[in-house]
Amino acid sequence: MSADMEGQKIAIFLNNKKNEQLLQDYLSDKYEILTAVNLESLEEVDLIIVDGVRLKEYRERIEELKKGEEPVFLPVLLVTTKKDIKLYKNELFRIVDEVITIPIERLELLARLYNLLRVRTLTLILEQESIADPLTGLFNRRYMKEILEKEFMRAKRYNLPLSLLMIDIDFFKKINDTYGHTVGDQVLIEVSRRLLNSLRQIDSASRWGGEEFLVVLPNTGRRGAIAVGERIREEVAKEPVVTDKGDKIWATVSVGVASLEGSTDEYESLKPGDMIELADKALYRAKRSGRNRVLC
Ligand code: GH3
Ligand code: MG
Ligand code: MG
Ligand code: MG
Repeated sequence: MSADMEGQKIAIFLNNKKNEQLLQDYLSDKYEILTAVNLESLEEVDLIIVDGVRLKEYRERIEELKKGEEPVFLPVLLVTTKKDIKLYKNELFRIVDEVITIPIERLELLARLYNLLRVRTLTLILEQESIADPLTGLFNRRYMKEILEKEFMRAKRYNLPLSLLMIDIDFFKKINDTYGHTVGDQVLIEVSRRLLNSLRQIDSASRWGGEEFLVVLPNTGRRGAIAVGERIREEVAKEPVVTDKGDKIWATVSVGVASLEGSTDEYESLKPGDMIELADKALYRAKRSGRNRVLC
């Protein structure tokens, strides 16, 4: 997700081909323009321009696209004539965010788009900041709780396996004490990177606390989760973290695994919080039995 305003994508969706071409001419040096788009399969667009015919035809789909992006703002600009604006009073403020009238004045159009896209960018930044940990870029604890809740409900509904990994850097205090907090931070960033590289697209990783990470592995039972935990452990242990000053710092992690295999009974008797507790206990045992290991 990019919060900068370069290369934003605008879908132009007009019944009137002459106006569509005109808009494309006005905008294509500033924005990436999609025309002849299929609204049904449209995704990843920053703004939609429609005329009245297309709006009536696709209002449900446009509404759905806007809802799907929430809390991010997906702006919709309506192209119409001055006398027809009132025909769309039901759509205004609900689906349509702004209006430009025909004949289209280029600068007026650019000014409207600029402001709509500015609001979109701000909502993207706000959303990003509300879900991410600023140091590592992983999800933050608050958002991870939401993810776990959702994945737990889904696993329960479809009797799917689900696993958690609680990961803690070993003797991290010693790294801080020896090299300083700034180097400690670099180790946290690099461990996060190796952690992410060890996961699939559908997995989610968060910074749960200071030097502790919680990972949710959907559709994964105990065997799979142990394998992922091992991969992460190896990725961290196999080579030192090289700091910007060139120091080489060896780090290891301990991993606690909690898994549900997908039977109804387990899901009836457990809550997401209980799974976290199980992973925490397994992590504690991994620490007690020597660190740099994965236990369940
Ligand atoms: P163990 O193997 O038992 O986990 O030992 P440990 O030293 O890693 O455990 P402990 O919980 O005693 O120490 C964690 C340290 O992590 C203490 C805290 O100062 C440090 N820490 C927490 N957050 C940050 C951070 O954002 N940056 C840095 N550099 N250090 C942090
Ligand atoms: Mg500790
Ligand atoms: Mg630790
Ligand atoms: Mg800790």
